Amino acid sequence: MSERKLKSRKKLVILSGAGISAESGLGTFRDSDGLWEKYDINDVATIDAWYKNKKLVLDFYNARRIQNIAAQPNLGHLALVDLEDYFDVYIITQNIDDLHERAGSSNVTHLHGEIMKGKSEHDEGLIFDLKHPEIQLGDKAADGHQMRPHVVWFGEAVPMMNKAEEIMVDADIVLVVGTSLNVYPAANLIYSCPTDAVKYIVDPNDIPVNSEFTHLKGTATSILPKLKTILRFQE
Ligand code: BV8
Repeated sequence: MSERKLKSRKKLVILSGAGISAESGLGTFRDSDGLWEKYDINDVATIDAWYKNKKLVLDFYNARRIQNIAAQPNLGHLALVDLEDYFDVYIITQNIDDLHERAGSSNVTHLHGEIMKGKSEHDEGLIFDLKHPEIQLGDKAADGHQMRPHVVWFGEAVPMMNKAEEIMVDADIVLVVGTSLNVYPAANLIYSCPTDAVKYIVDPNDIPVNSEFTHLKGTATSILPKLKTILRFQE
């Protein structure tokens, strides 16, 4: 068996945010034309908002779910799939869209939930694939309680955080792409990886990270397809 085959493949951990789906037409959150410019987080993405106006919250996520269904994975998502030929790739995403999965990525952890899934408003553990693109008031989960989006709202705990930290803790290579690192505790994940891990951040804007990160300035579709060549030297 060749020397390369004998070496175990390096672990590549990717932390993605809304920016990787921007070129698929899904709005980011904090760019100038971002979602939170049009909606107040407190009206649509907190547990208080849910109890204040369930219909407004359902309508907000129904519109995003329909947008998600119409969107296609872009060259950035597809480039991450190709990297699975060379590395053990783990994707930790803050995104609730399913574009990583639809591109073909096989190991995706959603920190903030999944828009194509619903759950009972009474039992956080009762999670299911949605059969219809919209959740309406009166739609019930199997426990007879109102269905809600399977999404982590601001002020809600992030159940997948421990799993994400376990993934990050022995990364050989870390790639941060399309996130402003403004949301916690997700943003703290960059401190969970080994100091000697090779670290890259892909973003058209400057993001305040420490000097251990190499900033590859550009969009996901312009940078990620080239990354394969850059990372091959890390194999
Ligand atoms: C919790 C699901 C405790 C919903 C989301 C004050 C200080 C610090 C923290 C807090 C604070 N006040 C409150 C908090 C905590 C709060 C928080 O972090 N708030 C922020 C706003 C300060 N966090 C929470 O509430 C979390 N829970 O702390 O719980 C607890 C513990 C126990 C028990 C009970 C409670 C829960 C946070 C989860 C919120 N839900 N999403 C939804 O999607 O509708 S977060 C939401 O923001 C999305 O998940 C999104 O992914 C995430 C982060 O945003 P980004 O992905 O980074 O997107 P953004 O637009 O910001 O950046 C896009 C980037 O892409 C930019 O850098 C841009 O330059 C780049 N880009 C643009 N185009 C491209 C590109 N890159 C590449 N290519 C391109 N083409």
